[in-house]
Amino acid sequence: PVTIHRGDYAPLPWTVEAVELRIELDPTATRVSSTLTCVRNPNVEAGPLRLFGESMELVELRIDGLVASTTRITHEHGGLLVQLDGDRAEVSIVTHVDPSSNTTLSGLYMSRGGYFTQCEAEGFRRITYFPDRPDVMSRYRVTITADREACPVLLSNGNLIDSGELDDGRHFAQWEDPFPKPSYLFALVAAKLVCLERKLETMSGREVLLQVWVEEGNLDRTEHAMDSLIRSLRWDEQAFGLELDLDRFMIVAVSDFNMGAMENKGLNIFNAKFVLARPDTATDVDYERIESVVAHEYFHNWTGNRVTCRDWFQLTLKEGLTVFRDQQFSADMLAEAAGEEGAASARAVKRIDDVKVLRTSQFAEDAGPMAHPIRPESYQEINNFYTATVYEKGAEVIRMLHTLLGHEGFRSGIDLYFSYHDGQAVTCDDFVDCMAEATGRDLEQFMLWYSQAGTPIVRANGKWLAGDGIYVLTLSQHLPPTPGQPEKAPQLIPVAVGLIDPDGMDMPLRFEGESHVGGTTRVLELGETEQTWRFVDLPSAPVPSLLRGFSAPVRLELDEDDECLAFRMANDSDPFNRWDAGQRYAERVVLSLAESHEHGKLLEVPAAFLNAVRSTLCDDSLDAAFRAQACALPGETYLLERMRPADPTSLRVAMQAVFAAMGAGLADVWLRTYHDMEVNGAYRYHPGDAGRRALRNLALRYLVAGGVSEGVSRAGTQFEYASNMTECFGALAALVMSGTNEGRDGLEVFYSRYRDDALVMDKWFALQVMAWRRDPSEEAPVLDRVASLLGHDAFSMSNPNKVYALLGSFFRGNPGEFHLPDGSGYAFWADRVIELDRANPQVASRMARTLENWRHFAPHLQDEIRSQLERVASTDGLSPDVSEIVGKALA
Ligand code: B3K
Ligand code: ZN
Repeated sequence: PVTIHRGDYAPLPWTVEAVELRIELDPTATRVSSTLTCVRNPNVEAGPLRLFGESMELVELRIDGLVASTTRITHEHGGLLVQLDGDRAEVSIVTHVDPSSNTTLSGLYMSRGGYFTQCEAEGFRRITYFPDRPDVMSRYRVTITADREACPVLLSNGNLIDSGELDDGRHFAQWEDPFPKPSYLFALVAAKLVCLERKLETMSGREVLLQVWVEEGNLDRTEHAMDSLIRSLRWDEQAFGLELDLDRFMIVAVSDFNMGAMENKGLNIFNAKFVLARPDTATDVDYERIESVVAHEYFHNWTGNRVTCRDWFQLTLKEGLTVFRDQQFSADMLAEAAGEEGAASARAVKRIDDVKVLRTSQFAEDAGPMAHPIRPESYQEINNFYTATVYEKGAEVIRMLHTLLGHEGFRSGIDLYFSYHDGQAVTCDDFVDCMAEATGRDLEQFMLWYSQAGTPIVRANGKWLAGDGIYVLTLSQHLPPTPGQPEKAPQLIPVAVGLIDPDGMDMPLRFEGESHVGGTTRVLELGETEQTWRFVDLPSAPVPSLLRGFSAPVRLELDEDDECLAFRMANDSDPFNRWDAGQRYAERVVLSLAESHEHGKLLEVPAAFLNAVRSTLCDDSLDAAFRAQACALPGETYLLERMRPADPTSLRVAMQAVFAAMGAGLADVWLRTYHDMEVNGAYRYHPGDAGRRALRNLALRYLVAGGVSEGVSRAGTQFEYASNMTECFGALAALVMSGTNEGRDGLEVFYSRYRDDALVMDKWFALQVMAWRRDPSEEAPVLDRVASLLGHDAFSMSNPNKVYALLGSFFRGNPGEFHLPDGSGYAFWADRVIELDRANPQVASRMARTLENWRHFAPHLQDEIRSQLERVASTDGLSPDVSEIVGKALA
């Protein structure tokens, strides 16, 4: 495998000013004719035009109209070098591609009879030969021809400038994109689709046309995506002064798609699951995800498209920033819906959701063989680097800038960024330089967040000097070694701190030497290996509340006893930390039970813990969404990473015990909560209602786990009479997760109701493979069910959503069943990875990653996993995608 290094970047000697594309679509022999206006780059040493190309047939290449002599063309691995003379040249290329057999879903491919493209990161080179790099920005004019019957709708980026009939039942459309763009933002759609459309006036008074394109039967599921798009448009105008720059903006839903969605200029292509929603088919969580993905892709129009990345190492420049923007947007939407009083809590609920993702996926990534800085130093396959680190940690890095510079400072930095770099392909340094210049702040040390991998550990120690009324807080930081980075320098870590008095109230904070009190939450800037702060004038010993709002992506270590955690669970004024205190408490309880199990001891859930949960659950001053988060146990996948060595079987036993104790021990309050939180009236997607439904579904989950018969019957009734998917699926999940007979029957009913609905079938697959066995000695392992579902009519290995639902959910979401002591789960895993890799390396690679942290497991499991990793690694013809993952895992 070839490794590409960040330091090797060099601009190309030739770039492309304009592209004229003619694409004659045909299932097996699509003809692509492209004419490139090539321009010599005056600042670069002379050299040939570099054209990347893969998996297609080169039919013809002309230079300034004449067929190029073979002496001018050098074929090299992955493309061509073409000798050009002078400063400008017109290069025309004809290629043939076969979309019907393109199972990679990268480049031009077919889905349900239609044609779609996916070009990020390097898919354009599978359509035509091109200098397929993000630093080559060109103007595109595109003519598409296709069979009118099969593909009545022909779309590409920008504006429609011409269309009409052709012979033989074909027709054409011509599109022109007024903005220069890198090839990864090119898109084409040709299919049988219908659309929902709206006209809107932008902030400067321009009329724009918004469209959501879907297959005919799905028009009644497009409204939410459209509303989300309109809200995104308005938010970017208000929050950042950024306006839609095109006359037309389109979203297209496609059933076969490798990831979530793609921000192609003016023509966003979406995985159907992030577009389609109707109350009876989509849950509250689906509605929320759709809103944020629509927003994310829309926001890329400025952060990503108008200003793009110079090279793929800079990916976080657009992704971290755009995730930060979509997170802020969602928080604002939730706060708006909650009204003034509930706004802070609503924002915290969003923050908690985001941090859960970060701590589960990104912290795990940082602790394994794929650990990399948000700006990686090298890669073998760029598609492997669309990671939680680049996206989620990248967003945390932007959030820290926002915290350090303040809202105004941050905003002036962004304004400067657009004023300097609009229309350019730039680097992360360019971005941070703008932040520094706009605010006058030195951000040199901050740049370490871009170059050092790993999750910093911040250790806190407090000392109370009773006689002086002083609290001395010492913070130290340590960044563990990661592959290729044995030693690290201290980073700049903003730590938001509050001190709580014995009555649970925040104390006013003043540092020694300060003349005034500066509020009740202060941001400490930890930049050294160890630093100390002295808080003065305190009337009594405080309880520290550190890293409020999760002000930095670090692991915080602090010695707190159970009482202290329960106290903060009940009193911390920072809702994030209130939740976090409960999670720390729960983690302690579950992991100590797992240890008890390993030592053959009896499992007892401490009454004090149950009481703490009871108080939270009964606290009516807390809104429902927050209570649902605060009373939920940490995810099993997260806890497994916290357990060393990781033993999924004993963790599962402990989880079962805690679930059961929380259900049975708190049955009265769960039943009351279930009753009190009922939502009446027709379904609407509203965060307030969603919070109540979430809390009710959580109640069912615990009650069923606790074997509370009234809970089981409530769940049965809710499943039967639910008027929306959130309630229907929540009840079914409660029954299935605990391995009840009612759950098994429910799955049958659910199947017969929704068998024709692909997206709902994904839920059906995912749920049953995540189920826990009630009695493992009596029941067949879930693995048997996963294996047999591979042959189910509704399943398909070539549809990524199906693979993620069935295999992804099992490998990642059901560790207690996947990691069977006899290793049979791993052999199954290896077979699937090898099978998938032959058709779709990107999907295979994602599945391969589910075992990368194998060295954290107990030794007997490690041996089994290693032999399967080795089996995959030695497979002939392995893709660079999977080979990079297993190679690094075994290194
Ligand atoms: N930029 C795309 C991701 C492309 C992934 C390519 N393997 C979606 C997004 O982040 O918005
Ligand atoms: Zn993105």
